[in-house]
Amino acid sequence: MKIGVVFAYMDFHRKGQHHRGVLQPQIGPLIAALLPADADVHVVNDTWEEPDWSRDYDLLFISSLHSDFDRARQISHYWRRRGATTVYGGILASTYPEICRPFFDAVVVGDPESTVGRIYRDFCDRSLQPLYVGEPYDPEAVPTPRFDLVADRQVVPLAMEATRGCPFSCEFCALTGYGTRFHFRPPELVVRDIRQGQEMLRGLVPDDKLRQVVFADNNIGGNPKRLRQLCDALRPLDLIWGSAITFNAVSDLGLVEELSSSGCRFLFMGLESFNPEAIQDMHKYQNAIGETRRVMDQCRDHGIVVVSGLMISPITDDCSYVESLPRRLHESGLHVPGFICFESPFPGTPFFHRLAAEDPPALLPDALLRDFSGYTMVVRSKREDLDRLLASYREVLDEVYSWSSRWGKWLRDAARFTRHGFWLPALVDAVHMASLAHRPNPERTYLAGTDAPPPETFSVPFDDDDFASDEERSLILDPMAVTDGDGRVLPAWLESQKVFLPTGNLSADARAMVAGAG
Ligand code: B12
Ligand code: SF4
Repeated sequence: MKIGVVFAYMDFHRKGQHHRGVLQPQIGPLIAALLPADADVHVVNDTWEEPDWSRDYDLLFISSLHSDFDRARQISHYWRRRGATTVYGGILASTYPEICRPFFDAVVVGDPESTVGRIYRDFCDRSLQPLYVGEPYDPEAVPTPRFDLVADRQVVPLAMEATRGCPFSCEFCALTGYGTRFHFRPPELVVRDIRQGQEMLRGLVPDDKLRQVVFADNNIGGNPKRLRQLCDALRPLDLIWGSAITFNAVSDLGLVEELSSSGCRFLFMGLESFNPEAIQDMHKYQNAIGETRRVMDQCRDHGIVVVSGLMISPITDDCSYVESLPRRLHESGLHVPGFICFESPFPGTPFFHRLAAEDPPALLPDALLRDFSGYTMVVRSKREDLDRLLASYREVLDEVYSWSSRWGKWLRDAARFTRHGFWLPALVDAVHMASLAHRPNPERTYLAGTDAPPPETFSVPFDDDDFASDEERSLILDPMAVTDGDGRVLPAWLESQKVFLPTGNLSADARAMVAGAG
């Protein structure tokens, strides 16, 4: 039996390019490890490369972010027409299972550890159910991912989770819509995965890659005490590692020292905004804007490259704020952020439901699901004329991501790193600056309703006979809409379900689904 796991991807810069950065989706190696050891599993990372459309699958697991759901639906239809059974999971599937169900043979709500084995057995017994609901997280049930299946396609093949979820509840975050929860894996299990991964990869990748680890977490610092324990466990392994963390954790000098001495050299930290009103509106209470310079310097002095992103809030930000970004970036010591995007109300989040309830409509007319990527404006600006705001946005992108700005930043950072003897972070920073091709795309309006479609929309190689009727063709190929011509949210999107309670247990909605699915 041939099994595939596909992570569907559309370039959010709408240039049709694959993303070849260090951070790659890790659901493929995890699902593969939950299948029988002798199963013939192929991991397709659409983020990294185009799928091989000539392959055959009997069972195909599919995952995607919200904005890539159109691609996931197309991929499902393409392989269903060629005999595969498809199963979709992830945050969108979990929060809106009813929207997803028509496009897949089965939809999964929640974590994969308790569902993938069941799905496989039911498929073999020809008794696949349309809906599966995972049980609460059990760290012991998380297997060592099948790193070997992505060894040739990942800059850092040893990528895994040390935690799951995040204890914070930022209003815009997809995890808040999913249900805030936070789990820390026992450090000995993380060490087990690293050691087994090194054995799995030995001979498949150059030896220096065996020392590099990415923790594909949302917030590895969600519990500082447990993070210290993890650092203690990692120190003897002599690794170089990176992850994502929150501001409060890296503002603690003692913790930064421990991170550094355990080999941490790269962290993503969601700075989001220099506007205190925006931070308040986002419920991002763990950030302290005035401390940014100190935190950045503290991390650099300890050899840690910090990458941060900024979001423009449609609620609080105006042109003068957007135009002040280059100065504020300079003053904060961040200089060049990893991205500057828009605060996007991902469907199912509290931010989405707050805006959906507004009258007159807060969202823009004809917003498509693919626009909810953070890189298309889907909300009317409360403070500014949208055309003016977007003109300022383009100007700022041009300035912040110019070569001179990027290399100026690198020279300043490199001086600080090397003064403390850290040469590798200076190199990592140089590679990162070189990769930031975020100048404005002249073909885009950046506005829902008029933005250029992502080229991937047309790249699945369907045959004419792949569609039984015009109705089916449009069901699969038409982009999924979220708002109508007036900006009102379509009824199906108004009802989302949270899957988790802060304790990690299943919500009442999810438990009701277990009863229904059983
Ligand atoms: C790798 C990554 C990226 C990469 C690749 C993204 C891509 N599209 O391929 C890059 C760097 C490009 C990226 C970019 C962005 N990202 Co990103 N990224 C991640 C990251 C760090 C790791 C994902 C991962 O591998 N997780 C580990 C695997 C094992 O779990 P998982 O995929 O989360 O899935 C879990 C469940 O959903 C479920 N599941 C998922 N799929 C399936 C399928 C089946 C069949 C089953 C049974 C279960 C299941 O199982 C897992 C365990 O519970 C996550 C953070 C995180 N820790 O998840 C953010 C995350 C996915 N990104 C996020 C965001 C906001 C962004 C950006 C918008 C940021 C920005 N402003 O630029 C952009 C644009 C995203 C886009 N449209 O593509 C959000 C979610 C957004 C969303 N729509 O849901 C996350 C969750 C971070 C966060 N907390 O805000 N990202
Ligand atoms: S800190 Fe990050 S991962 Fe946690 S809720 Fe906020 S945005 Fe989401």
